[in-house]
Amino acid sequence: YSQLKPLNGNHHGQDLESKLVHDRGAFEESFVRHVETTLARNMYNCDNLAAYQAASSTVRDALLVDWANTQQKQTVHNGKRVYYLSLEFLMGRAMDNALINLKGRDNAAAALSDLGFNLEDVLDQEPDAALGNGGLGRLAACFVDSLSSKNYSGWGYGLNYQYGIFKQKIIDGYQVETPDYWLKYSNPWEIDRKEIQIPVDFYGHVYEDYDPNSGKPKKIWSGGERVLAVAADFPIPGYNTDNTNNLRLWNAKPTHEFDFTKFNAGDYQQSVGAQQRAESITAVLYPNDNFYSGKELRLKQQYFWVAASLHDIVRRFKKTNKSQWEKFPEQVAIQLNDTHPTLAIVELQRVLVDLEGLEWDHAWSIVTRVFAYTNHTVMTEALEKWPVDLVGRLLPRHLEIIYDINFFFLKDVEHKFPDDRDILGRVSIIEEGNEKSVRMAYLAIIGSHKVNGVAELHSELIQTTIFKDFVRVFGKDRFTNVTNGITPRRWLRQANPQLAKLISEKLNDPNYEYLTNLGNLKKLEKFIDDDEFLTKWDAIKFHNKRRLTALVKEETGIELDPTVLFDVQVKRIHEYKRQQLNIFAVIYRYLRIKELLASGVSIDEIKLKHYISKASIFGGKAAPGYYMAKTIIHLINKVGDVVNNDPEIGNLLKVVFIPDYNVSKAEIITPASDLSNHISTAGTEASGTSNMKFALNGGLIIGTVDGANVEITREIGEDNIFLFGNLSESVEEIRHKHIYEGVQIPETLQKVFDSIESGAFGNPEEYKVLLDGIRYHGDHYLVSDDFDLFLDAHIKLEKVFGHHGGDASDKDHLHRWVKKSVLSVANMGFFSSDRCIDEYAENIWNIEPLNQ
Ligand code: GPK
Repeated sequence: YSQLKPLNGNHHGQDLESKLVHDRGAFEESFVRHVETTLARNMYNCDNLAAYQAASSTVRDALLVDWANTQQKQTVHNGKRVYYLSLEFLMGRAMDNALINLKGRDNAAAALSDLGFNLEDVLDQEPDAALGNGGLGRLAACFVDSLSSKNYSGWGYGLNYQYGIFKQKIIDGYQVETPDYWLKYSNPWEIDRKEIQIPVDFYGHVYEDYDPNSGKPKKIWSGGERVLAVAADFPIPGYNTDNTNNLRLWNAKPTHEFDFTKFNAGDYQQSVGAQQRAESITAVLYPNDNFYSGKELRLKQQYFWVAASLHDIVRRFKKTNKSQWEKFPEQVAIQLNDTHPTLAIVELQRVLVDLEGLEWDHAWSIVTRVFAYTNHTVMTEALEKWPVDLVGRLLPRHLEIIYDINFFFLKDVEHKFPDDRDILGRVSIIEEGNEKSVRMAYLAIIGSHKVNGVAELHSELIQTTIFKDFVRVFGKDRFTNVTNGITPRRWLRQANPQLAKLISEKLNDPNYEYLTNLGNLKKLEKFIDDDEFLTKWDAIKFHNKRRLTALVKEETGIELDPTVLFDVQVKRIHEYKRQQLNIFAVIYRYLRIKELLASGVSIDEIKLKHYISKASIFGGKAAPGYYMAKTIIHLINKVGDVVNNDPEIGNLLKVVFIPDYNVSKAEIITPASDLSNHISTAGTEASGTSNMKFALNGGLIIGTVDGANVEITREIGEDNIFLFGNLSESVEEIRHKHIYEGVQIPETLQKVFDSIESGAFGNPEEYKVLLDGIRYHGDHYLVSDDFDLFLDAHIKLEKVFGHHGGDASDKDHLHRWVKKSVLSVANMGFFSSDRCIDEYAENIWNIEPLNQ
């Protein structure tokens, strides 16, 4: 490898890349060639889908040149690499993003137009790569974009699920899940690496043997089942740079080894059948968000992925460094995205001790320098606790190592706190009880040198609640914060091209450099009194609302008036995110409007004096087994049926549930919101990232003092966000009161409950669990306590929005609302995922960008 030289100048590959991206004729030529040779069609038989495949193959060809050069450059440089281990990468579509990052979008649009196609229609053919549930998976996708864009050597490792998150259909108001077979057509972005095959073992037993070299005893794990991990690579182009990192996702495949005993016993069918089942390991993504469900196949997924990835990382290290293990932490940083990959800690210890023959302590000091762990939730139902029995059966040697790690750890703790007997039980990796289990978060903390939360409040909370004993044991320095961020390439430039363009003009930045220097947005403040600018800004929002109106019409048949306030809540459906609070407030509004109408107040007068016109727009998936979340979806849809078909109401109120919320729908919805809801019970939402997406697109936020809302407020100013609700420090006390003194339902909420129970929205039996959970079972999420505060926040914000049916002139709207919108965007620079990645690089990974 020392003989490899970096490539300079106009290498043939670079030439090709540049042509395909920037030369219209070259793009067209390549397109036609792909139609004829890759797709085996001709231009007379080329529909939009075929055009997508030919165009994406062309873009892919260009990407591959950068990708190969990047890998070579990184190998020659031989610096430290970071590996981001995530069970989820919620990438969405690749083609538009690749064109934007390669700066080839205009050329592709022109070439396609020459060939008789429209770029937008072609882009629309691409299925979403939906290998994630929600925030955690999308964060990983933003991070790999930033790693490439900021010139780091950073790989992602994950699983190549055949089925991503399910497709959501709404039938009679109920969620119905259907499979997402996203690989129906071949995937041009996936480079199959059939030659990279790594055997992964499960089950079996452990025995002791003697090492013939050292004469020492040595543990041998003899696995009982073997599966192959086969690599599939996805190039990740950076913005405005050639740096193109790799996302490696593993496929599970049967080994070619054959169980001859079974075969000889005449059990050919069964022998082949067992092999076939190997593929089930990467068949499907578990559809839970913020919830641990403890299935054996899920643990198999975790070990399969971790073992293959570590093997790959170790192989790459040994190629240049042989067995100089002291160098390993100087060459490798591994970030654990939640506890899902925690077995990697155990696996590396096993590799170093059992296979490489290192002493335990030496190995452990290497392991803890390599790993760092990101926590994404404090909610106990989400924390992984694998039963000891299951771990011992699936991974017998790993369970022994876990016990050894725990033994040495507890010895240290005992030494440190000789008088505190209770602490040992509290911090033990093994939870005793009916069913003994392995607390994965504890293992992750003990095996890492840094543990971070994802927003300031959350990082504070983990140190004072779930991990407080570990702060005593390891000290404060092991814990840190890295506030989440989002990539402005996808979430501004791609989702909101008109706003991105207006900003580039105002910043005098024709090359959109601000997309990798998001702090530059601050300069927009200069134009805050420029009416012409504000009018343009507002017109872009209106354009985006019309785009969403078309989507809503297509998906639901409901016609929205784009002049009304678009009040949006799109995210996974969860009690803690409180979509129920939102829909209850919508019901309250509807009931009040009906009362006013019944007492003889006209619609126009209501618009003038009471309520502005608005559309409440919901979207999001419920985990298939989460009954309460499904009930909330059903209620939203039933309220929509009633309100939208009430002839008295008109455009004063509409309620929409957009089915199958996903990344590409988010790209339409986010830029179209006037107001979005981030209204979790204080202390429950670790960060939230859609709050950042909405604010970056000029939507205002109604939110609780939770997660990253706190820092968004600090950055954009409290006049530009509508905060309400009880604070996190009061939540425990209020919950306690609920249980010991009962729940107080305010009059307003009681009115809502009464109407639901009267059957106004269908059979009240269906909503009993939802209402009883609040009334009789402790209202864990404080809906009753925050309801009136939520209504008050609405009254306040609606005064600012204006459009009181002619009460406020458009000028007032510009000067009140649109100014807040501009000030939000101008101060969102901090929330670029580029900033996150720089913080991780400097404070956790100790790596530097590789200059291009
Ligand atoms: C947290 F624990 C989990 C989980 O299982 N899935 C998931 O998406 C989210 N998250 C948090 O709920 C968000 O607050 C946070 O912004 C996101 O992770 C990324 O950190």
